[in-house]
Amino acid sequence: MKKILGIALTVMLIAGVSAVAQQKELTFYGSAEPRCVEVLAKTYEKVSGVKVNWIRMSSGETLARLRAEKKNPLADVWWGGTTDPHSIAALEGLTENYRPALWQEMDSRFRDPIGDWQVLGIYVGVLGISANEGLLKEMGLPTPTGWDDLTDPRYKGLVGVANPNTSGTALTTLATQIFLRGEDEGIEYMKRLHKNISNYTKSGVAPGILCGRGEIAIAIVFLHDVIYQIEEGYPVTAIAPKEGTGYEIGGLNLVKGAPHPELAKKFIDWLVSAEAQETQAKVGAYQLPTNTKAKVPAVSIPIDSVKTVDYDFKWVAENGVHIMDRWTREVFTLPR
Ligand code: S7P
Repeated sequence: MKKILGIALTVMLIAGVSAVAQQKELTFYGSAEPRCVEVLAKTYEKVSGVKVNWIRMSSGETLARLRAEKKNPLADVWWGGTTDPHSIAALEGLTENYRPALWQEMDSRFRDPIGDWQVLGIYVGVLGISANEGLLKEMGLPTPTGWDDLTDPRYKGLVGVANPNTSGTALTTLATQIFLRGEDEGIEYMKRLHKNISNYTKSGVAPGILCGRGEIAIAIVFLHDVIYQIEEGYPVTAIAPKEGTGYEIGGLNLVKGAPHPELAKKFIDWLVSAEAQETQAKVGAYQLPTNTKAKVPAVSIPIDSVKTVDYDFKWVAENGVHIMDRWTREVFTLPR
């Protein structure tokens, strides 16, 4: 009897192990807000039965992690965050070109920002200024209307932006100044701005939160994040800089050497679908979706309604490391 029970137990254990071995599972890195990443993981688990592990990191942090994991990639897919660090990763051979099944549903202006399907464009967001007007009024200061206003010495210690080495938002800010003024003048502008910066944060969204809490009065952030903060009750105003501004295309990439390449491709096919893109507005993420069948949130800022710079994604792919390096050496090290 004991022997029969022993055999039955062994059979059950083997069956259990092979069920675990067959369980479908993938891992992705997400560089938009944690709530945006989590809703995708949960929804995809429901629709596909695949277990989805996720880690949220800022765009530049994710790039650093992919570089460190180059010989032994742990993630399958990188979703979200600005295109620029995704493009740098693509040029460094950290990701694979992939044209998703639904590519024809994607807006042709945004779906393939640097060509050859090296990075997929999943949403669009406009860069701008968040101002805590109540706080500015208390201090007897005007509300800024553009980039040049932010270098007014009266705003010393009151302006927040992230560090471009870790944050895609901050790299968009730096590249925007270069597209507005030329490379050397863009760096000169960042030096003037530097004098007013209270603190460079790791994450691009953080300065907006500090501004909403009244710890600083002005933040350089994506405007859809300001709209979410207004909905959450923060006393902030979204301002599109009068000189013209940059914008992001949210990036999506297949990691080179992904542990589960076939599952990863299916996941990417889903991530560009209207169903996946519509999950974002449900958690208060109001970027413009790039799937032309996805509902556009009523509060989203249409890109055509804003004066934008001619943002050259290919140029940033090729020169992003160089301009971050210049910023670190020539701007970040200056006293404030
Ligand atoms: O989730 C909102 C959002 O603004 O965050 C991303 C942004 O780049 C934050 O990451 P960083 O810390 O790298 O700046 C945007 O892509 C996204 O629209």
